[in-house]
Amino acid sequence: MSKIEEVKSNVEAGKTKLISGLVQEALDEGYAANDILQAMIDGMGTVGDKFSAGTIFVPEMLIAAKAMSLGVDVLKPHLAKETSISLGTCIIGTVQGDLHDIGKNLVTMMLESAGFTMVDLGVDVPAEKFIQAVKENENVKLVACSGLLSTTMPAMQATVEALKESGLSGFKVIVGGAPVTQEFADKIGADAYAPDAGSAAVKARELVNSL
Ligand code: B1M
Repeated sequence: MSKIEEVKSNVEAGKTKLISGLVQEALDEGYAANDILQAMIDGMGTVGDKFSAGTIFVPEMLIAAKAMSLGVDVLKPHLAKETSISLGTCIIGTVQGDLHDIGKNLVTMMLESAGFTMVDLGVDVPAEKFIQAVKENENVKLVACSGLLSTTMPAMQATVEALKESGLSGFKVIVGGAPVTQEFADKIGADAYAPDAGSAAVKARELVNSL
């Protein structure tokens, strides 16, 4: 088994004590950070499939998520390229009712390296908290909403609508997460949709430059 396959299977198995060392070994063997990240994302995909099939349960998903986060910590300096460009402040959070944060954390990392000052509100964030953060922080140019559950898509819609109806201006709204599509983003009035963290950074830069 190659080192990168080992990383994937150890994320799937939630081997929290081994994962940091394995990711470092994969880097040392010359694997690209993006490929190692993709292997871990694929591992989480398998975890989701097993959960859907009823062969694993929430505790196993949780421990796999912990392993992935530890792996991402090792990758972080290799993924995030520092930039001196300042694009303003971005408020980010996972919408109300939703506790998934790995994708949101990856988006945070990519936006930070693209030049945004990030204010991370965490998970299960109600619309009012997004609005409050726009009011309380300086130079807010972007609000980014993540959601992983189809059951929390209405909360994403409520958040975007509340932001648009708040009377606040000078910022754009980007949405994303596994069940979110361009069609849904258009329907709820978001300014942009991105399918992954890398394209979120590209879209975010375009959005802010168009302000
Ligand atoms: Co949950 N869960 N989970 N879970 N979980 C999913 C999402 C699910 C697809 C699993 C399945 O059934 N196959 C399913 C949702 C089904 C649906 O709604 N369609 C599900 C379910 C049902 C649940 C619970 C309801 C289970 C239960 O309790 N019965 C429960 C809900 C809790 C809640 O939120 N209220 C639950 C709980 C959990 C854990 C807490 C155990 C854990 C999360 C831990 C954590 O995040 N700290 C967990 C996990 C780990 C998963 C899976 C296995 C992995 C998610 C993940 O981290 N993927 C997931 C299955 C899957 O995704 N295949 C699943 C890796 C991550 C990098 O990808 O987050 O998609 P992702 O992010 C991507 C893109 O989506 C995008 O960029 C990232 C890649 O670059 N992206 C954005 C994300 N946000 C973005 C924002 C943007 C742009 C792009 O702009 C702002």
